[in-house]
Amino acid sequence: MDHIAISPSDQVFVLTGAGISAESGLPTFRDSDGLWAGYRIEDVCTPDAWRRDPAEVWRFYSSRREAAQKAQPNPAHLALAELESQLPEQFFLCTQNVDDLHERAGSVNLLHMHGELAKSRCERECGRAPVEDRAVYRSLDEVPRCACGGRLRPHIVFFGETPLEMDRLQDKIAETTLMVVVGTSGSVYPAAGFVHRGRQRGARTVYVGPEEPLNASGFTHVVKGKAGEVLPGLFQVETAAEN
Ligand code: BV8
Ligand code: ZN
Repeated sequence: MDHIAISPSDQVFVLTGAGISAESGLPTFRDSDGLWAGYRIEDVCTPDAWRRDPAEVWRFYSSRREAAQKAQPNPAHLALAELESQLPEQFFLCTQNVDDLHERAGSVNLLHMHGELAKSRCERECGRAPVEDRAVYRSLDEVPRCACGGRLRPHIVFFGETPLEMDRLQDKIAETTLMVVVGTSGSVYPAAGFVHRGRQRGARTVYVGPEEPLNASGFTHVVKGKAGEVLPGLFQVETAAEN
């Protein structure tokens, strides 16, 4: 397939993963040179890791903050921001990514279901909201404390923690007629299950990436290729007149 036609009655739900930021120079998780080649999930991305060695968790997320701040949005991010501007009422973007490249490309209606690198929050359930924080912490004693005395942690959803705004996501998926999934291996739930939910609702489901994801069976179409090369020309927005 060389184009995805979008009609005025379509509700578009886009889900992105680490692959969309690969051409911006940010490593993915499970590719051979990925993040999980250098770190173990158990050491940097679980509540137990935080309790056991918060300094190691901050080293991991501080280095990713630095890398994300140096990276630039690529044509894939820009293509999604452009599509949103053509479909202001019909477009929703959910990302598993914690970098801010979608925002910096111009995306507005966006949800970070696994948290954000550019924010920190209290390690305790004290009720205070996450704060903007782009600091690169070299050691634990540099990490500020919350007014309640708790230490600030990355505003990241660790494995075993509940992804953010799941109710809002379920509502968005329920009204979707076209789901486009970009650059995710389909190995982490509940995100990897969204395509099956969309398919059950009768939505068209399209995957974009260089290799088949683990949840490939859920897709009506698989468009093989790099997101930065495929997305810019992929969508064909039909106006009411054409329809
Ligand atoms: C939860 C933090 C309960 C931020 C992350 C056993 C079976 C099934 C599930 C489980 C299980 N045991 C435990 C679970 C649940 C667990 C899970 O799924 N584990 C997996 C590993 C088995 N999930 C959880 O714990 C989640 N919480 O379940 O709570 C619950 C459930 C429902 C409702 C309420 C409560 C929490 C998951 C969040 C964990 N945090 N990250 C960060 O550090 O970044 S997940 C981490 O992996 C990232 O956030 C990322 O989003 C996610 C997925 O990775 P991908 O984005 O897919 O990246 P990957 O490297 O895997 O793939 C890259 C892809 O890009 C590849 O396909 C490649 O081909 C492609 N690509 C490469 N180059 C390009 C490209 N594509 C396009 N263009 C290119 N140029
Ligand atoms: Zn607190």
